[in-house]
Amino acid sequence: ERGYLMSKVAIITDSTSYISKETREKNNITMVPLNVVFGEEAYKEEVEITTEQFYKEMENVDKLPKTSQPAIGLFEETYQQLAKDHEEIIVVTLSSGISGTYQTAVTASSMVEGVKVHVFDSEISCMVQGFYVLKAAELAEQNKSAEEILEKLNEMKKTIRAYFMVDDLNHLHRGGRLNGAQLIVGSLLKIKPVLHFENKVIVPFEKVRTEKKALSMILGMLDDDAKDGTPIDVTVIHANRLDKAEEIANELTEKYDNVNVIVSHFGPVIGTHLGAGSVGVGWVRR
Ligand code: MYR
Repeated sequence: ERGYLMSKVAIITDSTSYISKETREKNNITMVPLNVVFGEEAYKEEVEITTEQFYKEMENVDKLPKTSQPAIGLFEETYQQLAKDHEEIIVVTLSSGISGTYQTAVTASSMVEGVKVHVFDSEISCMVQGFYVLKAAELAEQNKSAEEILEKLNEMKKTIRAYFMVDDLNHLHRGGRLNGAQLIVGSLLKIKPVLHFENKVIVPFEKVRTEKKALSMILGMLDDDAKDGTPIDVTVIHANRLDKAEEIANELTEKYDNVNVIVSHFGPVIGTHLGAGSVGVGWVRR
């Protein structure tokens, strides 16, 4: 029995995939949290502060929060813990272009012995990163090797898509996470550009003036991938806008038989950089 356990690969995600505790427990996924920092006080997200508490707090503070990556010791401890009954670990992190989390996870891996750690840069975040995490957990459960799992994750990278829009670009700008801003300079506040990731960083995809147009552009691109009937997993992600996310999700579920939709959220750390009201849509071929 021990031999069977030993052959299973352990799966770690950072908190920004925002996979619920229930789903993590059911699928043997270990989570390492990033922090949201209000003034001098750092809170491990989803552990010491919930998403609900975070958006409430945002309405009351006059100084906006900051974020920080997990302490290296937290990765080290987690690896050590999992090394007791696993030979290999796969860590799926948010994009290395927007956070030092990936690099910290890599550095920590050289500090533990007796377990081989593979760190996978999702080059994205939130439930789109979560798609990789859930797939990795599913394959680990089937006793696939780390090599086989990583091969599948790399294959997914080819068809994964994610676009999002924010209510106020200042949050991303202030946090230094908006690249290619020269493209939209001068009109920074007036437009609602569709944003996406390119080479691990966030860049404007298309300048659009209204949210309605932005959304219909995103759903048009999803339609290009979904209309031939290919089974597709979609996530609609929101920052304190559940109604809007559910409206989009319902629309998609009614329109397509081949689309499976998960409604998810931008939690505290990502919400700090996007601001309330943001909406994103991500998808991958099943
Ligand atoms: C840190 O302090 O290390 C965390 C920095 C997080 C930056 C987040 C930037 C926004 C990411 C948007 C992801 C949208 C995915 C659909």
